[in-house]
Amino acid sequence: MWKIVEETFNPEKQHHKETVFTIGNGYLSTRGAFEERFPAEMRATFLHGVFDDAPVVFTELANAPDWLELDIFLAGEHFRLNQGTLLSFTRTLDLRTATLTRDLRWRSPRGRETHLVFERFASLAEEHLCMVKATIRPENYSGRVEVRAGLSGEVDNLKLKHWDWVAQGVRAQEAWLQVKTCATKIELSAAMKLSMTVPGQRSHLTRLDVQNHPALAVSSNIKSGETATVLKWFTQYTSRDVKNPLKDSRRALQKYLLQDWAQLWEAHRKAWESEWERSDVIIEGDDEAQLAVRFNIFQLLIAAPRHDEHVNIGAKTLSGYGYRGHAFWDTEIFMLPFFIHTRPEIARNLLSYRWHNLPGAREKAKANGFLGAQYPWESAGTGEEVTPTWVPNPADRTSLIRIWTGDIEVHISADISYAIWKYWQSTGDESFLLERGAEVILETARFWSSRAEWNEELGRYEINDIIGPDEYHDHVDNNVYTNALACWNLKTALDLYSWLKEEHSSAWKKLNRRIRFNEKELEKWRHVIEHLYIPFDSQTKLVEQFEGYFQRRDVNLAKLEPRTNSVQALFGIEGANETQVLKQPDVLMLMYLLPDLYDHETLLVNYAYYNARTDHTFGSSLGPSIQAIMACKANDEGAYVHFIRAARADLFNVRNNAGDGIHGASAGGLWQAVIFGFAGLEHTSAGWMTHPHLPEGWTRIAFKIVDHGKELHFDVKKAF
Ligand code: IFM
Repeated sequence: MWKIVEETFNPEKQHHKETVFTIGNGYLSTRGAFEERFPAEMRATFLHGVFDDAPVVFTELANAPDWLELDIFLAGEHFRLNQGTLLSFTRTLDLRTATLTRDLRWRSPRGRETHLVFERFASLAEEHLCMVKATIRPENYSGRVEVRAGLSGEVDNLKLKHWDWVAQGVRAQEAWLQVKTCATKIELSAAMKLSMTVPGQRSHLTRLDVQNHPALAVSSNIKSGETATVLKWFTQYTSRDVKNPLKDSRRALQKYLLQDWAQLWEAHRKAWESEWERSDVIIEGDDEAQLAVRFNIFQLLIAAPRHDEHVNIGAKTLSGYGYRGHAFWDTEIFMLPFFIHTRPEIARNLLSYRWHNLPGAREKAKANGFLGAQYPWESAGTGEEVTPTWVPNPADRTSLIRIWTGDIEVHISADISYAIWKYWQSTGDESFLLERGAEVILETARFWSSRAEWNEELGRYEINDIIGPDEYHDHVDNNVYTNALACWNLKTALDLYSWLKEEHSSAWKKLNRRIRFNEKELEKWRHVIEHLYIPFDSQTKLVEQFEGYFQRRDVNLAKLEPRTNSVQALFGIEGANETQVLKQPDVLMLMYLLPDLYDHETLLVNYAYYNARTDHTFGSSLGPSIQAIMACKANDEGAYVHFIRAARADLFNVRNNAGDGIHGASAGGLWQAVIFGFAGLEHTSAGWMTHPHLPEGWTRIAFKIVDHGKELHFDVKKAF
């Protein structure tokens, strides 16, 4: 169960499949577009951190120069799948080796039949190297086969151009291109080499020095039944990585040219072998779940920056235009647990990105009149807020919708601190906590202490006018998730402060030179902790999601079935806001993150209440995995239905937007659903324990986690 296979090519599913067949190596990702191109494709390569300015969304990952192209001419006929006849087609993504293969037979308009096999990989062993190979076998003709391949700077982001040409060169051994992003001035240089081998034949090489598209062409005569093998080596560096990207990409190319496909692929395969060694989850008894879980883990792994602590993972990873590469709480709350427990070095990089971006968060807090650090809801290269303020209304495309999340979805500041704490608890990485993590936790605590408003009349602190995780409801007061996480952030900061002062005084002094902490602040923190309003009805045990939620209109979701749209699309933004319907778990999300706050009976009462009111099918893609975990905790048999919804999010395009990119949070949530839901992994005073809730048919879940540097193996089997 390692292969994602597509047996027929349907141009209507083109964008969805480009997302599914994305390959990557944590440095870049390339969507699964065809080497030879196809009309209306959304071919794209995104590199971590390579952002450029864009209208409305402020900044976006710039689609990088195209490295993939292979233009093929078969006895003078141009190979393209929108012409001629496709006689057979199979596309396979081998998750184990991160290799994409397309095997097809094509009859040209003039009746020439050819068997073509394309393979590509973005090396995990050498992250600046990508390779593509094509084998071409004429089946019923002999003639000249020519392949042209270059580096195309003529790329855009859905029509917006991000690259200025700087220089290029074409030699027998290589073609190279140097470009720069228009506004952010990030230099990218790439180099490539092309070869063709036909046994017993000489191949001919031509240089094609077209402006902004340096290329090479190789050709050879070939007889029916013989095979031509074409190889393209590709290297690239940016000024984010090195001082002289051009020199480095050309030098790297010459180094890799000493090796052939088999050697370079073997190093890549080995790197993936060790990756899976640490991260695989074995599920027995459910092939669909097994494949989907591996596919989602693969998506996390190809998006994970291994050598860069200045980047985060966008909500749509590096696999599409959705959310333009911006990062949300999706990383810290949904994806990060996978990395913390299997690849802590990657988790450290991701959390370091937040630490590096403290200046942006401080700016945001200051601009809003608050202390400390207020993290942006959407974050990109610099850590400034990049949530668009207005976006075109998808319903009519002419009116505009005000997006409030960047202004008032504030829980992300506590989410980041929470993730840092989880990382620390699981790794014991003291240097990270002392040098970076503590600063974030203290600065976000400062933010909360100033964001909470004192209500004189009621003698309590409140956090008003916000959006909680459930985005169907905006401008609400005292969202319990936000208030409870803010309180947790303050309490944790208080404990951390004492620990730093008492046990790490020199680290504290160093840190204090940066944050200039005033002891008087502690009084305020304590006051806020004691008086922050956290709604709870001890009689019913129901937790009101925010003040006035229970007064909103209750909707029987079953009565809306069958439907193909979200409740928000059916009722409108205002209409959904007036109901009790949730876009995604909110109170339950809190109970998942801070389980000690509530007893089991409270969990059961709230699970029953909110489960019935959540837009599971068409609400947020972040919901189903968490709902599955909470269903396990509530012993609800519906857990599998939620799980499989998350498992299919991208593979089956259940929300009809997979073409925009992988739902990274859903991928991370899926891992959590298996580990913390079905396997029931929990950290107790006796250490890590499992409390399995295996779905029907599942006979085994096996996985590893790392705890304080030690690998722990779990093998959960169904008792018969
Ligand atoms: O962060 C999420 C949010 O919770 C729901 N809307 C989409 C965002 C990005 O995935």
